[in-house]
Amino acid sequence: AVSKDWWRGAVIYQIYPRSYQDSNGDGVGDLLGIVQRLPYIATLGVDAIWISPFFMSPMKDFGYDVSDYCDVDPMFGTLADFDAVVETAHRFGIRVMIDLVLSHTSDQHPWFAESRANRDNAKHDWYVWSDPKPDGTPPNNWLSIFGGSGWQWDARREQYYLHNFLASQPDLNFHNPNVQDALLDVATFWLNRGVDGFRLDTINFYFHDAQLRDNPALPPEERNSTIAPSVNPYNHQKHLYSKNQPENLEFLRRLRAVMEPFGAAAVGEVGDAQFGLEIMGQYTAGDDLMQMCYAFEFLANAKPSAQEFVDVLLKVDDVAADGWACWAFSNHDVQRHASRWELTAAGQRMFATLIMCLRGSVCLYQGEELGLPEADVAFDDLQDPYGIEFWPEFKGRDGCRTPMVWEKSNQYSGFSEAKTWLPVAHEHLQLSVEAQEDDPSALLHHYRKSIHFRQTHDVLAVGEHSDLTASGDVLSFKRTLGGQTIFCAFNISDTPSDLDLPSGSWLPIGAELGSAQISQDGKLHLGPWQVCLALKK
Ligand code: TEU
Repeated sequence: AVSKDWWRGAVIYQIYPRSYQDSNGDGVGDLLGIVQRLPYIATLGVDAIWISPFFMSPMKDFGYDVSDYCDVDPMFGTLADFDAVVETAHRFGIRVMIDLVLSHTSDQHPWFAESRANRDNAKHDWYVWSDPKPDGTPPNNWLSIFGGSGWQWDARREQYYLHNFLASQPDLNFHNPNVQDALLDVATFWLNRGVDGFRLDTINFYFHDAQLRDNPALPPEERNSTIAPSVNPYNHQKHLYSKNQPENLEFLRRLRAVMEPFGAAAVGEVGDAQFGLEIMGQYTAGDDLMQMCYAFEFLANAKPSAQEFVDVLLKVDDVAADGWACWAFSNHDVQRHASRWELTAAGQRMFATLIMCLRGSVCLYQGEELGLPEADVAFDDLQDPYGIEFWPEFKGRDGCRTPMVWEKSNQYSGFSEAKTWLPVAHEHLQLSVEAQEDDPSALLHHYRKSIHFRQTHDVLAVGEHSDLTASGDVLSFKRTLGGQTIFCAFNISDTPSDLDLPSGSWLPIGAELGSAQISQDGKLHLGPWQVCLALKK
């Protein structure tokens, strides 16, 4: 094997802690629940876990609104429980990445309480405050992703404060070096506790335009429904000034310098429907910046065609040649891809193998390995404020956040003993871990085999890719590392397809993944949703 940085090409398993495993019978998942399930996670063969926020929080955005960065919310456990997660994970050879939400805090954070008290306290400019326009309206036209103006009036200071998300998630003012220092201290606190890296929430929202210039409108033909629903007016603006500011690079360098002595790695979440890949390129361009950025290209939208895969992968070569992408098909913010792409079991299998053959790192979202469809959550059970705001055009994010299903018969599926914070989806029970462990043909085993295949072929994780081709519904490319070349082809459809192998002689590999045989005439006959993996002789 070639020596490589652990994060490069890694498979990272995302845990949404509220919904993974409840250990204390309150219907909400917690850190000791994760400890309990780490032996299962180890059987998947992943390199790392990324745990969504478990910090002290009023839970208005389910932990993405932090009121104390350096403590665990009692709902999730204690700092000692977190230490147990790290220790147990490390015992299994699994790295731990935590989700730092640095762009904004909760309005219940003591920093905000101090900042809003008056206009001349020590933290008066720790958040983005501004006087109203002469007519009393907000200082500019910036919008919140979760609906309405991005500015909230504060009666005490008689000023507005900026919030790119909920009004209870005020944006920090990164132009103030003291704010940067405080956040770097947070990173150091967790590095000292043994974490191996960070998933950095909304990394491109850290800085705003200091002059508070208006965002221009986005012409309808440039609108893209990626990330947030098209009904959201946020998507009708071009966000030139409310995020994506050049000053961010200098802060990211400071953050990397803090991480460097610990050998920690970061994956930055770039939320931007228009410039996402370009920003990924900028933020991962050098050894003094972020190692990876999380790509939104295959999240939130329709099933990508072979040509779209080619376009995205070529664009990454173009704008992020020195950088590194982290791919995901599902997460806690979007409709699960089994439903979003209307996949059959065979389609899910093909995409599982495909993502393991991409150049970049990979994030899997809990339950993806079971092929869970999006749960149908009734309005009365809805928890997500984003869903409540835009119902029924957009049903929010609860459908991908229902509890993990462990057992096939128990009404709470082994997740909990008590009524759960979101209902366990009845239709998920037949896909539970228990149900799939007993069935050798189940998707869970295919995920394990696909992950194992990637882990035993470094060329797939870190090799160069070339000859990216879309021929009808078939995506193909070569991966090369140190004299080894693997040809990969994927039939992204339920119609059989024939294609010619590239010149040279090829040895079929990956039979355990259902990889196609090569016929005598050198042709490849791909069945519905079939893949072909072949090693150059
Ligand atoms: O998401 C950032 C982001 O861009 C989301 O608003 C995304 O557009 C939306 O959820 C897609 O449906 C991060 C977190 O992943 C999300 O859970 C948080 O709500 C958000 O930041 C605010 O912290």
